[in-house]
Amino acid sequence: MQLYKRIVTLVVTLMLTYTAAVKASDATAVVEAANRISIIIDSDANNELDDQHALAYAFFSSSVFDVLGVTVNNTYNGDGVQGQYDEAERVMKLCKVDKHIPLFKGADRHYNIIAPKIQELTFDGQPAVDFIISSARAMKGEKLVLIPIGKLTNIALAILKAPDIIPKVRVVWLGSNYPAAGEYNLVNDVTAVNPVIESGVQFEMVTVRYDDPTGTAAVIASIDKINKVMPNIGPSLSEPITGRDGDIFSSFGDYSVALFQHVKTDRSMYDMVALAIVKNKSWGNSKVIPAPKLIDTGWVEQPENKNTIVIWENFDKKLIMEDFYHAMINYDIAAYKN
Ligand SMILES: [Ca+2]
Repeated sequence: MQLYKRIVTLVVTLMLTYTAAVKASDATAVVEAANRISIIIDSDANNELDDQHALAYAFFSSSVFDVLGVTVNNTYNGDGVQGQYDEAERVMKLCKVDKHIPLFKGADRHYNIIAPKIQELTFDGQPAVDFIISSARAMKGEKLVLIPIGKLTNIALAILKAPDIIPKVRVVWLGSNYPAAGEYNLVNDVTAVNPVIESGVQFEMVTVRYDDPTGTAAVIASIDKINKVMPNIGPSLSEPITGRDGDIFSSFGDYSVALFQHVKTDRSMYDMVALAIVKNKSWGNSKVIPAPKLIDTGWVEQPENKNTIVIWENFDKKLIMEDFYHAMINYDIAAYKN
């Protein structure tokens, strides 16, 4: 009997210890997941100069963002999907994350052209689309944040091919002038917009609104500040790379200076703002609205629609730009070195 009691006590003790250990490791996992936000950036990197700064901002904020991968899409001004890919790769090399974060080619053409081929083994945009799907399916608990900062084609194709990812992702799109018509990312593939909205996925539009203080257009980097802050910023490359305009660079900061010298003016940082409000939601105002429908390039309201989307506007340009430069100066890529 004594022996029986001892065995029971031992078994109970072991069970309690095991339960406590499991709980502790679960708790740690939750804390870690809450600390870093899993994202995929879907970029037309070679279009302008805001994509490059958005990518660097995400890479250099590695204690906040876990960039699972970068996918590219082709918009009008980017020298084809290969041009978009090459520019994203340059920025990844300059930020020294190219060996740690994968890069995938996405859609060249429009959603409505590609959609009929979505179940084929290969199709236009397939590497990016399949990466988005597999990453979303692998998420446990928290949603994967997809941050398209070009046209919506890759996201729409991923949802079409694998509707099971809808509850597993949050889509934060730098796009539209909502409620006004048009905008570069929107007009680059109008056929991709309604399928994303109508899927019921968590969908948020970070508005552009050119020449309007309420849109991301108002979040501007001055060329003077770039010239002052950015030289030599970021890790230094032992093997310099050639930038898109032909010059040689060994840091992202020097590349940033050159990109601005090329345009010779202050620039809106549109794409970077989409990352910023995911990092800190208090840097913009958000409101939930019944999902509108895109007709041609303009919005038709559907006040009775139970499906809703989120609109972001009125950005805190001062705090966002301060955080951008802070992230550049204190570039943190430590999490990618494991
Ligand atoms: Ca872009």
